[in-house]
Amino acid sequence: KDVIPPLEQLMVEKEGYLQKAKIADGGKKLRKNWSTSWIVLSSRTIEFYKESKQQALSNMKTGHKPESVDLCGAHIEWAKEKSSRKNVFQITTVSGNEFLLQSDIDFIILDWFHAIKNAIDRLPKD
Ligand code: I3P
Repeated sequence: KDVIPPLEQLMVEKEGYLQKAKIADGGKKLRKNWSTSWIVLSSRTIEFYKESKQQALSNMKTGHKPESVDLCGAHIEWAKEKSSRKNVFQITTVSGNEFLLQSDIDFIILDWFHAIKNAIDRLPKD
């Protein structure tokens, strides 16, 4: 049956498309594989959808789940040295997951960086 998430998790702060590469899972390095992701930032979490927003919304009805990241205690930093691409930043979670996010468009990546940083700074550290 459906479980309704807490209200704070339902409040979307920002959403859009970015290039994403997950480079570690639970501290274990992964092979870098960039792909376009529809990204939804709420006060406590970021959700990464592999498919378009439209596709993701229709998949929800079938119980398909995005990758959800807990921002409590997470770190965000620019990661120039981790890619040949421009405008890359990294999010590292308490659980040891590492994500690179990228856009060629300067203002888009800056908006995302600040929105995620603000969300992290508002949360308790643990
Ligand atoms: C990787 C792929 C990535 C690239 C990465 C390569 O090769 O080309 O796009 O990262 O570079 O290893 P493969 O597809 O064979 O795994 P960037 O685009 O971010 O540079 P890296 O190994 O220097 O991270």
